[in-house]
Parts: sequence; C-alpha cells; structure tokens
Amino acid sequence: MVPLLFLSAPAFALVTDAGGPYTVDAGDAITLSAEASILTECTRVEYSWDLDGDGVIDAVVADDPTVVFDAADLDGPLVVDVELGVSCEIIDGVGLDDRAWTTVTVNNVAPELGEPRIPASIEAGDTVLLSIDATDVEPADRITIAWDLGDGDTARGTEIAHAWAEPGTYALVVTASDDDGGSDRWEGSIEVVPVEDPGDDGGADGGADSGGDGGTDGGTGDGGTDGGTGDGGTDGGTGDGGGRDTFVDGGDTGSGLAPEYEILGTGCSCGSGGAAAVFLPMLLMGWRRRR
Ligand SMILES: [Ca+2]
Ligand SMILES: [Ca+2]
Ligand SMILES: [Ca+2]
Repeated sequence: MVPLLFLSAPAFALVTDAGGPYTVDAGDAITLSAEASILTECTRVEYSWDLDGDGVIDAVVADDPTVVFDAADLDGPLVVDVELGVSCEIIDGVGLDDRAWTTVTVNNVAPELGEPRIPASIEAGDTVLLSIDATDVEPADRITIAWDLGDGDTARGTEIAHAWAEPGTYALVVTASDDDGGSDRWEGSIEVVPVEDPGDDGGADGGADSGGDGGTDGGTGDGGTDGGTGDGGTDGGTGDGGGRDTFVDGGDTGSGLAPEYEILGTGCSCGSGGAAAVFLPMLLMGWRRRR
C-alpha cells in the first residue's frame, strides 16, 4: 500500500492497489484487478503491468484496472512477482504516478492418467504388454509412471512387459507422478487364466473318442456288433466294466434265427469272458431250440 499523495489539495489523491495475492493453477488464467485503487480527480488513468517480475512492462491498459495473468506455460509451484504502475492524469500533462506490488502463486497441477491398455486374455506365464498414457499441463514437468502388478513385481514406464506366473486375480495399481509432487492413480485388477494345455483339444477329443468308443465298445457298439461276428465276446468281456451287454447274433451260426441274447454283467473284465460270450449264446440258442 502506498501512502496518499496529494497535489495542491487533498481532493487529488492516488492510492495504487494491485489486489491479490492471487493464486492460479498452472495452465489456467486469472484476472488481476487494481480496482481497489483510490483515484481522486483523475481524468485519465493508465495501468502498466509487469506480469513476470522482470522489470519490463508487459501490458499497458488505459482506464481498465484489470489484466489477464496467463499461466499456460508456467511450471508450478511458482510465485510470480507482479508490479503495477498507475498514472493518474489530472489535467493535460499533469498528474500522479504510483506503483504497487503483488504476487501470483502458480500451483503445480497433478498429471492425469488415461485408461490402461490390457490384453483381453492373459494366460499364466505368458508375457504380455501393458501400456498407459499420462498427461501434465505443465510442459516442463517430467512424469514417472509406476506399475504395481499385484504379484510382488513392479515396473516403470508407459509400456511394460510382464508375465504372471500363476493364474488368479491380481490387483493392478498404476501411479503417475510429476517431479513437483503431483500424482494420479489408477486401480483395477487383472485376471490371469490357466495355461491352455495345447493337448487339451486332442486330449479332450481323444478322451471323448476313447470314452465314447470305450462305452460303445463295452456297451452296444463294437461289443454288440462284434459279438455277432465273434469278436464281441472279447470286446464285450473286457469293455463293459459291468452293466448290461447285448450281443446280436450276426447269423454266423447259420441258424437264420438271429436271436438276441442278453448277458447281465457283473463287472467282469476278464479276457476269458470272450469265450463265455461265445459259448453262452450257443448254449442258450441250443436251449431255446430244445424248448
Ligand atoms: Ca515483464
Ligand atoms: Ca510442475
Ligand atoms: Ca505437474
């Protein structure tokens, strides 16, 4: 604050007030105002602003006590000294000059993280790439990106490669930090699935085939058909694992009757069942014929 200055009479007065102190975020702008200044009997007022404290006037405005302070390219935290000079003209060529100072504090602005790019499917042990973008309104700020991968490992950088050894759900935390203490944080999770066994398809198919064939063989497939041709005795005897086998006489006996016989299995897997399966139908056939 500057003391009152008087000309020939107390009616003429100038008290310059630059307002503030001001605060603005880096990247933003703020209006500075000298409207609190006391201007008495001034016929014309000129405001001269040094907005960066270097002693060089940056803006001269007539009859408007405001000016815009632009922090677009500034790197916070920063305190800028601002000097305001006011010229109050009372009559042509005669007036008062006064100055005042204030400050503008420019705050550091934290960086901002985007959404991470994560593969849709991650298998255990598979090395995958993860990436994320971070921005900071202050061009001078350097950003560091840190990854906490949830399995005890960490990494740094906008793009990283990592492999989770075991399947499961892992917490994923990404932090972007500038060199002025500002930070942003992203939290999520990663699903890591078990490794797909390359033999799974074959194994499944094979299993299905085997199971199917086995069941068919033991039940009604080969056993039944083969039974008609004589192989069924062996297949049926070893494949049923219990339950009921049906053998159809394929007409090998030449009887032309094609009778159907049922053997109630007892879990026998003995190979000799083949012989039993051959002879028993024959015995039954004879038994039926005798009746
Ligand atoms: Ca200047
Ligand atoms: Ca900064
Ligand atoms: Ca920053």
